[in-house]
Amino acid sequence: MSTTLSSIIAGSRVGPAARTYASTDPSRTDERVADVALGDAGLFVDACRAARDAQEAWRDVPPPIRGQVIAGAGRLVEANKERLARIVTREVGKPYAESLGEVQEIADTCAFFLGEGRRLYGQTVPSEMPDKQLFTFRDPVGVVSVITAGNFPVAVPSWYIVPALLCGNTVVWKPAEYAASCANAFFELFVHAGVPEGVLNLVFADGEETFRGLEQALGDGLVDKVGFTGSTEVGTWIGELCGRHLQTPCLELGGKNPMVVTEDAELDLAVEGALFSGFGTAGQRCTSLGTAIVHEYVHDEFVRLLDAVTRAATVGDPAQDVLFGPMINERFADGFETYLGWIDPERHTTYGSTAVGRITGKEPREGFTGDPDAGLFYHPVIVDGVGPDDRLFRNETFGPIIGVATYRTLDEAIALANAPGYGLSSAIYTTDPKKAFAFRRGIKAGMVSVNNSTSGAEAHLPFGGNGRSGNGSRQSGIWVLDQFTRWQSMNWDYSGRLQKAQMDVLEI
Ligand code: UN1
Repeated sequence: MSTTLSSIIAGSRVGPAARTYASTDPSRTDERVADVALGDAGLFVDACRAARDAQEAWRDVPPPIRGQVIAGAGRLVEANKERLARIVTREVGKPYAESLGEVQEIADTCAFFLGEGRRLYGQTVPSEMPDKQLFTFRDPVGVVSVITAGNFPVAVPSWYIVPALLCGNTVVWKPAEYAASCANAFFELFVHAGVPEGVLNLVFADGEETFRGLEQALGDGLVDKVGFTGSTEVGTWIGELCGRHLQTPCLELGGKNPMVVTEDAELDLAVEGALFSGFGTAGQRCTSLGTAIVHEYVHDEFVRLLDAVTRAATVGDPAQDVLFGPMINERFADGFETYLGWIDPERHTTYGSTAVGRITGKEPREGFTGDPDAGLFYHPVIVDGVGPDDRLFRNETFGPIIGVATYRTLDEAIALANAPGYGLSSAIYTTDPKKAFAFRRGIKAGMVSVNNSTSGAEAHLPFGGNGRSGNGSRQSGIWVLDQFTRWQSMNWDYSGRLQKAQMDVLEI
């Protein structure tokens, strides 16, 4: 039995829509999780208008009180952790342990921003003139439009929604329609925590209608900031659109995240890191490992060990204890098929599984726990021999696939790591601090791990990328406050005379 979910604008569910989308369980695609009533561009604009109407009153709620509402949401999320995690696992196929971690990330984000409610500091700044005082204040930007993907259906939205609300903005959230139940459950918890009507609005719509709606809302001056997590292609379009309205969106896009393994690395640790960052979440994180760039002295041993642990890895029913479950939905599975088609037997050697591609009844996997006929399960694959003139090396390949390349000097490794032009996450496995710091300086990624996974960001460090991964905007921690507030400066002259800046300089 599935329910029909519809958009919620200014506290009211929107009536029946012309189109519905069936959100299914990727482990059993014949099972419907929800029917989703999809709105059109006009509905998106209506939601922005409702958010605009609600903004002034929300702005006037003192930040510490807004923080209390966020704290309440965090408590409700904790109290509903297992329930929410089960919805995530069912709707997008994320292993239950990872889903619990994802829900925890919302609670961590709320805990962090509860405190920011009492710390939304401005500054007092000295003036160059006597009897004059300068100040700075943070003001909300206004209406924030948040558009998110379904691979992190609740944690990543919280990275936008929580600080945006805390800063006094109102929000229109357009989640991925294939993660609609996750979004609906998240939304309801925030409403129960006391987020007022119209302050947070939920819109279900397909990409095309959303972008038409966004274009119109920006044109009508109803949106002041866009936060987007998704593909580089769509992010580029959003960047162009916002640029026309002199806005800088917060863009969190794809990644081709490298992991350099030096000749002195602890190989077992590096292999464990590669396994988790390459195949965790079936490789469907923007921070998933793309290419392991391995020193030629240790290359063969690294591949041998990675092959062994990959063969032994558990794949299947995400409700059980598995390394990874299915692809999120048919669209992701189709995309992955395309990337698998880029494997070239003439130049690449594959490892990790007895077969490449979909796990079927005919070619099951040792220890596989899912239903091979009804679920979108894939064999993990390691592709050795990738290089810069290779599509597999240059592009994000969302799915359980790890490329392996070799290098001789660290400079060469850094050049290879930067070559695809993304710049989200990166890692180096080394026991030599000098190499670690040289890598940090040379890599163009927004995030660097030393002896740890490329994925698994913590909720209070700046998260974001450069190049094809984003426009340099950062989420999480105090840094995100600059996305959702604008600085206003004030100067106050109490000298009783006109003091002219730069012209009336005090002689000493
Ligand atoms: C994403 O895949 O969009 O670093 C974000 C991580 C997560 C966030 C990934 N916490 O793995």
